[in-house]
Amino acid sequence: MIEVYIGLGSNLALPEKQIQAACDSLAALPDSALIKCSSLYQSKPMGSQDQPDYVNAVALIETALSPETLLQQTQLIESQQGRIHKANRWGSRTLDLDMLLYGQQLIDNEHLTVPHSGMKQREFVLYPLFEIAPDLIFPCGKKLSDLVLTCPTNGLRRMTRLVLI
Ligand code: ROI
Repeated sequence: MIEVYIGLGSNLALPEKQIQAACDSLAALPDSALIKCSSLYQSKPMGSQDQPDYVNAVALIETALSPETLLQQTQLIESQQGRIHKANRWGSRTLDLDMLLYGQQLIDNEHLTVPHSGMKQREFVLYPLFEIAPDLIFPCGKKLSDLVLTCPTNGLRRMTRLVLI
C-alpha cells in the first residue's frame, strides 16, 4: 500500500458539502483506505478574483491502485459531483481533486505531475497538509514544516463545524 495525499477544493454548490461528499467517495475507493482528512479551510481564490472563496482540505489515503488508475478514479468522482471542465483553468469549480504526493514517487507524464506542481507555494495545500502530516518530507528533501514557515497565510482560515445534537 502506498500513502497518497490528495488535495480537495471547491467554490461552488455548497463547497463544504462537496468536500464532505468527496471524502466519502475517497473512503469508498477500491483497494484503498481513507486514513485521515484535515479540517476544512476557507481560502481566497488563487487566479481570477471575481469568484467565490474556496473551501480546501487535504486527505491521506492508502492505496494499492496505480497512479493512473487512481487518477481515473478521482476524475470520476469530480465528474459525478458535477465538475465541468471549462476553458478557464483558473475559474470556479464544484470539485477539484489533486494528487499531491504518491508515496515518494516522482511522476511526470502528459496526464500527471507528482508532486503536484505549485503545491509548495499554495497556503491552501500546505497548511491542511501540515495539519495531518507535520513531519512530512518531500521527495526533493524539503521539509513541509520549513515551507509552512515561509508561506504567507493569505487570509486562510480553518473552519469550525457546528455539530447539532
Ligand atoms: N484557489 C483556492 N483558494 N483554492 C483552490 O482549490 C483553487 N483551485 C484552483 C484555482 C482556480 C487555481 N484557484 C484556487 O484550481
